Amino acid sequence: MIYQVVKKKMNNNLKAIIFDLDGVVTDTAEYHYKSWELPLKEEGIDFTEKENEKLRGLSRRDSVKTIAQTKDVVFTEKKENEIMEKKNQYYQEIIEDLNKNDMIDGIYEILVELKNKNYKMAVASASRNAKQVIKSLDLDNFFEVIADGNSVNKSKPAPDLFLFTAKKMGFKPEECLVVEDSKAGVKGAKEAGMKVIGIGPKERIGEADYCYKKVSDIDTKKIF
Ligand code: B16
Ligand code: MG
Repeated sequence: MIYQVVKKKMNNNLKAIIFDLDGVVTDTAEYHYKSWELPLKEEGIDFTEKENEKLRGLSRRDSVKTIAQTKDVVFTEKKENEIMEKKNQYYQEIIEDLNKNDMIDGIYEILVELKNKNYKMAVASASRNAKQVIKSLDLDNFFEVIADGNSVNKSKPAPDLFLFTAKKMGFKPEECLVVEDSKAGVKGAKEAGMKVIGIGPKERIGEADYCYKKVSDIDTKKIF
């Protein structure tokens, strides 16, 4: 009798990889911070970089609400809208200069490797500016689907954006793996029934299936 040793792959039925944008493909956290800092200063509010960490992965509306909670202030809906609008104006001015050099270390090599291995790829970002950012980074060709802040009503930590992305690509949740840098994103992806690679400190992304400090640390040979 011939015995055949079959190497059991860990992610046998994996077909699609869904990337978060800010914090995974490009590091725009600092730009988001700078854009919040200015309109908040006009309201007499000092907003620190550490406080900005809480906003990682949250939609613009959820961010302004989190800021009010953190600073123990109340914004009317009109004021919320005004602050959000100014924030986005600043943010759009900053990202006008975004280019290929703003990619996170190691991400381009991973995209090329996964494309060569025939995985389908998508972006699922809370940002309403996601499409423009991807265009500026010249990465459009890698992604079948770009789901953004306009795609669903309930943003991260809800699973909706990830489920929307998988459906649009034509895959089941269990055929997808998500790469995320935020607590909200890891939670949403897990709730969607997907495997997750978390990027960042354990206290932020510790619920992920695979945890790495940096994108360039991802062990692609082990996972894909
Ligand atoms: P915008 P991601 C998120 O993007 C950012 O992490 C978060 O800080 C930001 O508030 C959110 O996008 C909304 O961005 O104001 O451009 O719509 O990490 O989900 O790619
Ligand atoms: Mg992110």
